[in-house]
Amino acid sequence: MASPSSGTQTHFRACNLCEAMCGVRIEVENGRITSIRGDEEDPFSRGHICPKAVALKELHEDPERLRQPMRRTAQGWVPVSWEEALDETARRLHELQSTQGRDSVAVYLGNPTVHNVGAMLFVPQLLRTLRTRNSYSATSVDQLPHLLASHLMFGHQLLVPIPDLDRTGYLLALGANPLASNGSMMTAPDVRARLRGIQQRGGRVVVVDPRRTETARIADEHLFIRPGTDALFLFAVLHELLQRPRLERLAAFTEGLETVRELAREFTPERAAGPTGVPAETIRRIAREFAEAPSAVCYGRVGTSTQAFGGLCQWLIHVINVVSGNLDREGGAMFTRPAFDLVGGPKALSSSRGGFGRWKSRVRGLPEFAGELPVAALAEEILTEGQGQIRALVTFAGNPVLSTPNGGQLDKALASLDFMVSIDPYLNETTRHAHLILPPPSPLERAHYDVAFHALAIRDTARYAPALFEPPPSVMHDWRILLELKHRLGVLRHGSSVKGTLSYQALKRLGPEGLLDVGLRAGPYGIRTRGFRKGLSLSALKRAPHGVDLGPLKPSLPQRLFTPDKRIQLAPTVFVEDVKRLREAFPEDAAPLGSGELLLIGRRHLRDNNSWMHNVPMLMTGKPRCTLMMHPEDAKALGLGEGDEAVVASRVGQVSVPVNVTDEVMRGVVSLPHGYGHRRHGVKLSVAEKHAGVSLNDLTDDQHLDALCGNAAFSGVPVRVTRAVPHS
Ligand SMILES: Nc1nc2c(c(=O)[nH]1)N[C@H]1C(S)=C(S)[C@@H](COP(=O)(O)OP(=O)(O)OC[C@H]3O[C@@H](n4cnc5c(=O)[nH]c(N)nc54)[C@H](O)[C@@H]3O)O[C@H]1N2
Ligand SMILES: Nc1nc2c(c(=O)[nH]1)N[C@H]1C(S)=C(S)[C@@H](COP(=O)(O)OP(=O)(O)OC[C@H]3O[C@@H](n4cnc5c(=O)[nH]c(N)nc54)[C@H](O)[C@@H]3O)O[C@H]1N2
Ligand code: SF4
Ligand SMILES: [Mo]
Repeated sequence: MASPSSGTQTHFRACNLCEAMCGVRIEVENGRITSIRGDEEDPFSRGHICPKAVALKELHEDPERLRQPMRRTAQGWVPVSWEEALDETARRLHELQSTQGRDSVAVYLGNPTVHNVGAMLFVPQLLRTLRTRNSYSATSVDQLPHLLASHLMFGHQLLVPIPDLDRTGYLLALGANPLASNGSMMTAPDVRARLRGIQQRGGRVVVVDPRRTETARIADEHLFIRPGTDALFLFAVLHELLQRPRLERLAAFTEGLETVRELAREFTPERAAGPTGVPAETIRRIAREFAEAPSAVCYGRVGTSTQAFGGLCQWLIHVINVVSGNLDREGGAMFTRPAFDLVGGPKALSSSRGGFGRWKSRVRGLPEFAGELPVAALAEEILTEGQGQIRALVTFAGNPVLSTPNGGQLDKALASLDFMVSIDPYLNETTRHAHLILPPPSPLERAHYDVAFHALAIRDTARYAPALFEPPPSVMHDWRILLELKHRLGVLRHGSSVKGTLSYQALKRLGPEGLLDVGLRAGPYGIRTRGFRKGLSLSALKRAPHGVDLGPLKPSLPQRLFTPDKRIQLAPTVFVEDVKRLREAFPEDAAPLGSGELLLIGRRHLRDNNSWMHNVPMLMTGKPRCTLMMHPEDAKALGLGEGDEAVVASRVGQVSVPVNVTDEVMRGVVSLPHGYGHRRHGVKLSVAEKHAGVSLNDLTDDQHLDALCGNAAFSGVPVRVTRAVPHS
């Protein structure tokens, strides 16, 4: 650990900002960072980084990052002691739960939770204590359909097949732009080089996206697709593949092929062509290429997940990989065997397998998944009176005002809460509503291990780094905040007990690193296996500061399946029944779309990270990024030119934003990035405010969901665009 007096030193760690886990090399002189570069010796990322890694310095030094607990008062924000803040939080939550019921307290967990080992290991502790059904997270604006498909087909929500990028001969990617996002549910540092690798091996990369993205531009082929219609495209590809299914060794443990065949019969390429905008002969050719490639993988990400048929999309993607014999084989979609195994590790450190529809949200009846409810229901659960109404909210590493559908409504709802506490380093659009903000240290002030992303990586690797700097005593680690709250709630509820005190003391002593060590030792490369000389443990990882390579992904089925009969469920009832909805949404004789309405989609930029990195000056240089991309023909029809201010209106709200005329987006589609909209009263992000932009989620609709699972349907929100009336 670097202390202000320790002279020059070099520190190695993995960047925590996105899913790519790039190795970074940080030089520190007299307690200050002097350089951040890629770690050439990291066997996985081989020196690759993106501009955000360099921004870790400004993030660490950001004067507006909170460094002590704050209380909102009529006179503004004032510092409070940790003791007071934690006691008060626990007391308020306990009072509400004991008078209004457990569910009166809600929790929202945001994306950085998953990038934080302490949070990953201690969030479940607090949730188990609160035991509220009002548990929400960024999952339901993101990968919920992926988890649902894995739960229903493979028996565990986190048993997610990953594209074997380095060995595949054909990548069919839908709704993903890894050149901007750096890959998701596919941890692959330097994805550009890896896609080139496919091409150099003589393989092909095909991108299906309503926008000709950075990834589409380097692909061998790009197909424009109308937002929200991917399920039809996938069904049509499947229809073709089913003429000659090749399950090969998967046939011995796969259930439901006949059902799938029945369902796919009507979804011909001709049927898909009208609604998707992809010609039938193109779909046929893609299916043929996919079938004939030495190995192939179909991969879909956010664009195919956050849409009205997100569940069906993720299911169909797996079915395509299975019936072409590409699941669990080299170059196809494979399962990881991570050193810290949330799927098959010790029970106390493992994630739940999932669970679907065991309860419903109070107001709208949206289904639970894996213990949580869709966040699109959060605002109405706060605003609708009656038994079970939410009166208090804990936000943890989340900014749902900017990141969830109809964020404007949630913004209002949060102001009506009896109590809100935010565990967060910033005073932003969401946390400004809190009564108390409890700030954790900067990412460089904590140890790092990617519990989640090693499990989603295209190679089995493991990498640990200790904290680079000692956190100031005025902040508290995320895990410690969670543990302190859990302990206080326990005492308030049951009085202090020997058992409670011992468990608190033990967890405090172990901390995330202790738990990590237990998980590593109990994992597949731990003491129990022979291959590793002494087995993988925390101390072994400490001796390997660049990380260890555990090899390419290996076939692991049927052993690794968690279904009761250890068989792949190709046709789970939940999906089979949802096909009816698809059929009805796109009746066979439907006229092609294009009635003058525009369909809104989102986008990501390499220099953004959801909503929370806009206060970092070095990432905010260059042209403004929060613009409405619009096709030249659409712009012409509306009398809009480059840079003109346009008003975009949806059912739930409207924003005013400059237009970027470009044929990158297909006709009838407009695109706006998410995570902007920082000019709100009381936000303390002065750099972000200068690049405020507008919030995409002031337009997206809390009623426009994947009706199957309640995941937000961000893709294809109908909007009207008009020219803004200039101010006189
Ligand atoms: N329209 C539209 N909306 C979207 C998306 C989209 O594509 N289109 N994408 C969705 C997706 S995929 C996601 S994941 C969500 C993200 O949604 P959220 O997770 O709600 O939002 P973030 O912008 O990631 O906000 C992260 C918050 O965590 C805080 N934070 C950062 N690091 C830490 C830490 O170490 N500890 C703690 N306690 N707090 C920390 C930040 O200050 C910030 O307040 O947005 C979703 N919203
Ligand atoms: N730089 C940067 N990196 C990030 C993030 C970030 O905010 N910035 N966020 C991180 C997070 S939380 C996540 S979840 C990942 C997401 O990683 P990706 O899934 O790769 O994210 P996007 O870049 O949003 O790519 C989604 C693509 O889907 C397309 N799309 C929209 N609607 C449809 C549709 O109906 N059908 C099809 N086929 N495509 C559609 C969009 O045009 C877009 O190109 O990125 C992570 N990495
Ligand atoms: S690609 Fe992701 S992990 Fe790699 S340096 Fe950039 S933000 Fe960090
Ligand atoms: Mo995400």
